[in-house]
Amino acid sequence: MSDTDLRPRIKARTRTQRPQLHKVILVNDDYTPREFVVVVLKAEFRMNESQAYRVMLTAHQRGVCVVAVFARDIAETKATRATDMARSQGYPLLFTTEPEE
Ligand code: TYC
Repeated sequence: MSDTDLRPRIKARTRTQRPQLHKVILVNDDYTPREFVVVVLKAEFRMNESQAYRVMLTAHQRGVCVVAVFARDIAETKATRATDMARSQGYPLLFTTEPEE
C-alpha cells in the first residue's frame, strides 16, 4: 500500500499586508494665533469648527496633538502643505509626521 501522507499540512496563514500609517502631529508655539491654527486644520484636514478647536486646544495645552493618521505620502504632503500655509502668513506653526507603532 502507498504510505503517501495526504493529510493537509499546517494551514497557511493569509495575512493582508497593510501600509504602515503615519501620524500628522500639530506642534504648539507661542506666536501663531489660535484662530489661524483652526483655519489651517479646517482647510487641510477637513475638520469642522469644533473638531479643529479641540485639536488646537489640546496642542496648546499639552504641546502636541495627533491630528490624523494617513498612509506615509499623504501624511507628509498634508503636514508640508499645512506648515507652508502658516509660513506664507509669517507664522512658525509646525506640523510633523511620525510612523504609528
Ligand atoms: N499657543 C498659541 C497661542 O497661544 C496657539 C497655538 C495652538 C499655536 C496650537 C500652535 O499648535 C498650536 N496663540
